[in-house]
Amino acid sequence: MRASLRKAHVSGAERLIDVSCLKEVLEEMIRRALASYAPPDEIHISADAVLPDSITCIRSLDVKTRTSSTMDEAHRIAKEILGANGISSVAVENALRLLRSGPTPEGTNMRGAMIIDALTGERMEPDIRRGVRVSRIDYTEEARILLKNRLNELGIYHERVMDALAIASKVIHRNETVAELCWSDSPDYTTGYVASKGSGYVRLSSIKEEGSLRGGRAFFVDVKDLHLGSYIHYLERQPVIIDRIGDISEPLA
Ligand code: PML
Repeated sequence: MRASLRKAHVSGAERLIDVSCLKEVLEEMIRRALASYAPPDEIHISADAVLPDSITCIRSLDVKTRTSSTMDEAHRIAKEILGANGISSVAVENALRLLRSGPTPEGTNMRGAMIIDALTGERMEPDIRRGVRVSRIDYTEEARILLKNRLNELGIYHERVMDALAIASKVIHRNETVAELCWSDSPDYTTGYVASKGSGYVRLSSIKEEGSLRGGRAFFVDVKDLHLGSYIHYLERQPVIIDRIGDISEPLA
């Protein structure tokens, strides 16, 4: 599902389900589109069949939460984690700048993500207004329930956490991805994250100003051995199911 207002992206969601749940999930998608921070004037919902044999099963990334009181502090932690993963400072600064100002040439949000060379900081996605939209990702029913219960126990449950963890786990699973940086474009949701194989999914509070409409995703890639077409095909078309949940730690101050 993707919803927009005056052509600007306001909400999106993906599921990979058994056909028997289609009606229920379509209703849920409409509910989510209507619950966007701005009432959309366009909602697109599409459903297509995937072959069960083509599905890859993975474990979700471990989850940690770091609480910051200011945006500067959250950005400092993000830079520290990205730097420790070998992302150059020029690439990190470029991603932070684009996520803050809006990644399209017009300074608006994209419905997809940026792909950024982890060393040079250059953008690599073929369409810099659309980006690359991660699709065909979901949890098994058991994994979804387990994750929801664990997040609730720790007081950090939100639909956004479930969706974002699924996306990050799929993206990081692919070898060419070194790390991801993301925060929401919703003006009242100020927690974002950095994800990588080494650090897992690290949630960072106060990563953006309250009220800001800017947000999105940046995937940092190692261009050595990167075939951009097959990388994008994996992100957009390869069905991936999370059937095991990683460790979820208590929020740290
Ligand atoms: C989004 O809404 O697209 C991004 C959500 C980021 C969620 C971060 C978290 O709370 O774990």
